[in-house]
Amino acid sequence: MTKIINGTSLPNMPWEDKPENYNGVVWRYSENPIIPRDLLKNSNSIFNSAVVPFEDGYAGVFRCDDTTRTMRIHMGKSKDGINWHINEDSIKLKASLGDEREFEHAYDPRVCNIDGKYYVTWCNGYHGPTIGVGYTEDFETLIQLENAFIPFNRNGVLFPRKINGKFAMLSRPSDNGHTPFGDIFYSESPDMEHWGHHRHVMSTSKNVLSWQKTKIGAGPIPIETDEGWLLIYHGVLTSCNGYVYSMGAAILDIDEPWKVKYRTNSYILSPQTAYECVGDVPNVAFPCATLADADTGRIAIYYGAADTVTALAFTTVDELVDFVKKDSSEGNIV
Ligand code: BMA
Repeated sequence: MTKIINGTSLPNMPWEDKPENYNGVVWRYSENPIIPRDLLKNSNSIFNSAVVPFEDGYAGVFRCDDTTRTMRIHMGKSKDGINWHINEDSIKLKASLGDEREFEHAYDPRVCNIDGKYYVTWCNGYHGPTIGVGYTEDFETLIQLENAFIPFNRNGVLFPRKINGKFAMLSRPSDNGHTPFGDIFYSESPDMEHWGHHRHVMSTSKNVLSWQKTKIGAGPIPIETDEGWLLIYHGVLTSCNGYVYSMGAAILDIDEPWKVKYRTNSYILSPQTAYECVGDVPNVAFPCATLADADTGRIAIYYGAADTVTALAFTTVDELVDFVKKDSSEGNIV
């Protein structure tokens, strides 16, 4: 049995048992999508969003593109993790601290609880995409910190505790467009401002037919287990009809997380339902958060579907870790 380490008890987190005769390791919530595109007065789409346990329920940061198609992030709260109240007003951000330049856009947030402070990372527009960082204690206001890196970078994902005494982050150096490449890297910081000691974690698959051939990026905050850090990530295939975004999983070494112990050859979920295949960007399943119950090992995965709505899927730490170990092969751990 794989155990979640340093986790919390979440007996009331969203959950549904695996449907009978279902073969996959990750199964979808039967009432998907949980957040419709038009929940806000002027939202075009609400997707690629991040949630955490907060007070007696849940809170989160949501990617809400508005009807001018500008990308903004908004805070929200929920009692049950399924029905959300998202603030109509977006989080007020700067492109960079001390820079009067007009703020461009923000998207794909992640939220990470480190010792009771909720750190938010997002893709921040500052002469191109880079990793914005801030924190909130109440999910009402965000204190913005310095951007972690210079452009171009996306998918900044923090670890939920210091590693070897340092804050730790995964990210994916990219370009200024729809990046046709991308590996996952590890960086550390003594103060959440200065990042260094960069290490390569994993590359795209060498297999030309793979779902993770074009680019990969960290998804939810890694889950600490007695087998290592359980990382759910996205992988992209270039089809004749454009990019296809699926989810995979890997297990990283606990003390040296740039070392990959196991990694799936197969996807754990790929866009197959109507809400994943039809929308503003078809064929996208983009995971940004999990809730995990340390007592039962249940995991709920929050993911953006077709860049339009937010959906939920389930697995357990035991089943997923077992799958990753069995589905891994030497040639794929690169
Ligand atoms: C990526 C990001 C994501 C998006 C994905 C698919 O580059 O922009 O926000 O979900 O493309 O469009």
